[in-house]
Amino acid sequence: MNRLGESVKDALEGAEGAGLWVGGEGLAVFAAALGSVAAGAARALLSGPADPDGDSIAACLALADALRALGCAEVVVAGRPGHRYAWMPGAEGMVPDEAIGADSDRPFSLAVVLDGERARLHSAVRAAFDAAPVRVLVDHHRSSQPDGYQLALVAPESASTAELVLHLMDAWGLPLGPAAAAQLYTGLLFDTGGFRHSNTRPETLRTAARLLEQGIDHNAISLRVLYERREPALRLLARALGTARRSGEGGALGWVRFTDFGALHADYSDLEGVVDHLLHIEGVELAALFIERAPGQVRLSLRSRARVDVSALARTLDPRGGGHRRAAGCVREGPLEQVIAEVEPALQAALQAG
Ligand SMILES: [Mn+2]
Repeated sequence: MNRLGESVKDALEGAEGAGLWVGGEGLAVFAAALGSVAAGAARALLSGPADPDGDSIAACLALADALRALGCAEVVVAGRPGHRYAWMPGAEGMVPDEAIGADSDRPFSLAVVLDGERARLHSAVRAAFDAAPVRVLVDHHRSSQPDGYQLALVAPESASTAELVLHLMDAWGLPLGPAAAAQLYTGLLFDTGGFRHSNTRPETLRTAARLLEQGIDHNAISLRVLYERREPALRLLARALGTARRSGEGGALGWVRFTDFGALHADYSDLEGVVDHLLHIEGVELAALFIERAPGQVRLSLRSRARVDVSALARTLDPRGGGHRRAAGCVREGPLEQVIAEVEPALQAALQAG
């Protein structure tokens, strides 16, 4: 057996938690391992975190098509695409999280979580994921840990998980067509905020150029992903902005109540980008949007301009929290007012330390 073959064998027979942990340079090894598993897999499950964003959905849909091309007999993508992503090639076939595992007589032989750790999966998806004999992570979050996977590819230097999927497609020799280009461009666009965030590198723009060369309508994709909003989303934004206030020196916060969603006929995906409005107040370095996701459960969306590492901050607030240096999230239990009162001193401390 050659070195690559041995790595695959070691990875798949390794002890729980010992996973093959490779950064960007290990991509060829990872691609060979995942490719060989996928080619023989009867049924694969792909999922991003619960409430997937544009990059999660993009990465899942593109990898699903790639695994099918490699010979995987059936690929199920979990999640509900938000209104902004329903047009994406393959989005129509996505299976809602809560329906995953309902047909437990047909278990998954391979499960891949993309753009976030398995701790962030919906509970029904998590159960199916944990039951799969081969569990894989493909991610670019700095906070992601290798435990509990047979194969893990984590490349924090990559602006998006979508780009990692493109690297995998290249490693597998799969052609890039217009459908994959539209999917992947959505991921790039979303995670770079339209190529404006600090994670945008020359490499990111070269990749974007390559995707445009496939003839995609990048203007239409930008409109749908970055600008177009449902009317309820506009009302929800107004509601959130109505709560906005400064928090000490360099902080800003706002909130959305659980009852707002029902009253405005809005859903969680309508909140995309709302926290950025708080961050862009003059003089603000750190912004927090408190989202009452369910009674007694508050999700925090954290953003930083530069100084504060919000991924580290999210981890101190919630062991399952995390994300990127300038964009992260976590969950706190308790009534909204109580969570705000508990978290605000931590925001102040992070600002003073940063
Ligand atoms: Mn991402």
